[in-house]
Amino acid sequence: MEELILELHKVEAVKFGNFTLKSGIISPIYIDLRLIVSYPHLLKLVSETIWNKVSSLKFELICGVPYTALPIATCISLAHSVPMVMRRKEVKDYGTKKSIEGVFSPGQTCLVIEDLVTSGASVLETVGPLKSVGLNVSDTVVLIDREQGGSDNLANNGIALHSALKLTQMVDVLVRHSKLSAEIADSVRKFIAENQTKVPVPSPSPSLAPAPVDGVRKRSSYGERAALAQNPTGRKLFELMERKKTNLSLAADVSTAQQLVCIADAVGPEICVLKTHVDILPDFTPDFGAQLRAIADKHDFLIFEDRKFADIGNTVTMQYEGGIFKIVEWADVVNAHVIPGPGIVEGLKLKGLPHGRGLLLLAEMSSAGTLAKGEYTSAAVKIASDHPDFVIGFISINPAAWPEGPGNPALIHMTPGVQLSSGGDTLGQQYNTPDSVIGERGSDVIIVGRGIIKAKDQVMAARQYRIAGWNAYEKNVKMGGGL
Ligand code: S5P
Repeated sequence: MEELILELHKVEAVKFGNFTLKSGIISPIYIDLRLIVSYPHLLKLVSETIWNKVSSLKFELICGVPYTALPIATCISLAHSVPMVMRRKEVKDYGTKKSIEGVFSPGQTCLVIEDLVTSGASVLETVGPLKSVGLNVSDTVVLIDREQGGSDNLANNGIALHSALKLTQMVDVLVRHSKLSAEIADSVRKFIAENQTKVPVPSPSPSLAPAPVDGVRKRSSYGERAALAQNPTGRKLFELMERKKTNLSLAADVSTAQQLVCIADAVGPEICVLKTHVDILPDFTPDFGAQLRAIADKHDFLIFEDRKFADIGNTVTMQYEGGIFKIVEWADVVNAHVIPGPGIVEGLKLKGLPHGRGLLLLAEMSSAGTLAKGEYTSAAVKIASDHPDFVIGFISINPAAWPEGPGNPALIHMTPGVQLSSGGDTLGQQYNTPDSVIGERGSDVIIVGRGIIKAKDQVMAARQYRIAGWNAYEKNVKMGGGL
């Protein structure tokens, strides 16, 4: 072990000084294990050291956390004949491209391999998608544990951490070999003590609970989840999806209010939610809301005005109930960005809750290069959990890949960027298929716009999407391949 530590120091995979981390925190130590690919003997040594830590555990597959641990996992796979699976990290993993590549079957056990653990969040980002395809994950092994809370965080999420080296142990060895002064060693120990991390524990959820029989988790039905929803509109949505057997939302982005009313009436029987952008309608009149409500009641669907509020609490209260649109009077659901912080939810809640309305938070977006990811998405999840009476769910793209997975089953995931074949438009929109969105990505509702609007026969197209979305859901619930 000493040899390995000295070697890592020699190639500057471990450096001391003042380093600004991604979080903005100044660290006296910097560890970069990406460069070990340039030293085959070291890559082999690291891989064997990791392997020795877990060779007595029982697992059938290994998966390296992309990217640094991929070559390490490959070395272990080759040296010990353990099959590997790979998790896709790219944002553009739409269409038929699966989030987990390789051959596996639900119920198999997979060991997650990582180079370094700080909070454990990156390990959990890989655990989520593995679990979402039905694999069992209970252990992870890393070369270095920075001792900043990763072990506890992972344990809280049901994952046992095995580490070959602890950061303080490395520091001790380097001091003993005069590679490091006692003073710097002290500053590293102080840094570790002062920079402990905590990642959220997923709320207990029936949809994440292990199935008693075959070990494969079973996805809860929309009907079961209706009983968990605290907001009346959230509950109504789950109930009507179950009743109507549809998880299709139409993004009715048409040119006039007149066309919108026509398509809502024609496609109404196929959908659970009609999504509008009322500010694109040149012929909007004050009675539009009442007209649309009548159609919604006739066909049993909800109206979702995709307003994407993004201002401070006080301003959004006025935007929600005022102006010419008076959205709160006719829309069951609206959505909001979380960029302003929780005040936006508090403001909208003030006006919406007395009407029994619900709010969706934009946790992710479908467009290429979106900034709504990682910590931003986690912040949306946190804000939602603080307002269970008003927030009914999220606009999400791949909740299965979130550290906490799709999380609280009382909340719904609605996903835009859906067409029958994957691809995109010229302005950054990215499409996934209904199968991928519902089956692999852990979402509940497909939002389809141009896939239906631009079709020659809109009703037929809507039916096709409805069947595709519902089949994907049923397959998931019955086979337990979901979340
Ligand atoms: O991230 C997002 C969020 C939304 S609500 N990406 C989106 O595309 N949307 C909306 O979904 C968008 O405003 C549009 O109304 C619909 C997608 O339309 P399509 O024609 O690309 O299917």
